[in-house]
Amino acid sequence: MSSATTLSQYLQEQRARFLQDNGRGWTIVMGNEAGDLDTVASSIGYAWHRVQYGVQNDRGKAIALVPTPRVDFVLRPENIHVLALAGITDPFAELLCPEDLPVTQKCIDYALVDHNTLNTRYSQPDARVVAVIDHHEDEGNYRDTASPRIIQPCGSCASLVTSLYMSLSASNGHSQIPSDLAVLLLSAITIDTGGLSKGGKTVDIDRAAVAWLLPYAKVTLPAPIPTETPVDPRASTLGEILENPWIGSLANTLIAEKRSVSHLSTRDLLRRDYKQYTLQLSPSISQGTGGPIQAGLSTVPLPLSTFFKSGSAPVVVMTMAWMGECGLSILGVLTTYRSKKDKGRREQLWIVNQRGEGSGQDRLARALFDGLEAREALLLKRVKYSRYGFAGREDEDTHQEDKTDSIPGDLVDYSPFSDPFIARVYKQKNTHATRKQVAPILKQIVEG
Ligand SMILES: [Mn+2]
Repeated sequence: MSSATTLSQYLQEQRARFLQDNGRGWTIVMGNEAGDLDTVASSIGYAWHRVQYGVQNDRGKAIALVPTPRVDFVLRPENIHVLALAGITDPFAELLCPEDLPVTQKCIDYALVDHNTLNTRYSQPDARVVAVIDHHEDEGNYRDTASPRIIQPCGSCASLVTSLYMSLSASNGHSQIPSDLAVLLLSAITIDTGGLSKGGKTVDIDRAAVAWLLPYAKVTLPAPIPTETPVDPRASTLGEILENPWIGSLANTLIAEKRSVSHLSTRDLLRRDYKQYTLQLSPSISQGTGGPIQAGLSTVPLPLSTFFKSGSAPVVVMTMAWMGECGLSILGVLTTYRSKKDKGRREQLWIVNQRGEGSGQDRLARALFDGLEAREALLLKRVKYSRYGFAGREDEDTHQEDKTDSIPGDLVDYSPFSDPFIARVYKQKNTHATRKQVAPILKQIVEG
């Protein structure tokens, strides 16, 4: 296939070949726009698998597209750390980023990992989705074109990619994976499952993937490893692996890096882990105005009290500007953080642009807030803005808080978001629900 001896060299060669061919005849393996470690590892992992063991007519022409624009790379220090662990130290020479794609590029085949609907940016009329491997809710697309089409809930999409290698290995006994690639996949599973923690999102697929990858990953190499306890893969049982100190140490390092975001501006916090959705307004909300609307969901690894700490005015102005820049009718800010007692906590801030497309006076805001508040899967508890340091009148006048049937009246006066924006803040009592659960709920509420 190639003379490359390391993953880094291999990726550079593939990238050069892709650009030389202008993408003609290639399959782009793409993760989701949030560009987290799972997306990066899964796309590189599946592209390699496709080239080595995959579809005949690909003839080695599959490449991972990292969906993160170059300027946004710094927003994910954990990605940079793990890429370096895997020997990828000059990402812009090794990885294909959106701005590398030639305007005239001829690639029409896409394989989707870590999401299951092709981003509208790439959905030109002749685009074909030839494979889907994902752990988000199945949106039901590409049943007749995608093969494989694997959509299954588990902690990390990288576990599903790993299971492709595993099933090959079980059937012919000689599936191999480069050490650097094993490190990438292992790291993604580790961060997504909090080090395979019990009671979290971890399922057997994740545990089995880690057990299979560890021997290939040569984890005694430089890494955040307590080297006094090297791993002997052949002696490892699944139980031992779950207690594996390397996994625990790596999880701590990566999670700490992922949370080290306090230096970021409001705009950077909103865009570093961001997904945008085009939703079709239900007739009962739109009342004839109709048309699609844009909704964005930002996951922010800080409590709202910290998010707002630089003072209400600049944060609110930058948040409204972000909504304007993305053309959003709805923005949800989903926070995730640890309490002082190290308990997982989540909050939600929802902002609706009442002059946005199809918002029909207050109907969209009303439908959204009512819909969210009724969801037992979220268990939202409304919180006052004064809790986050906003000078409001709610505390002097608490009965106002209960006037839920006059949405524009009860919060516009107190919210730091001024007309035409209307916002509510919630504590999320079900701390297990992430954007993966919130996005389909939002879609159901808006589309009816
Ligand atoms: Mn994922």
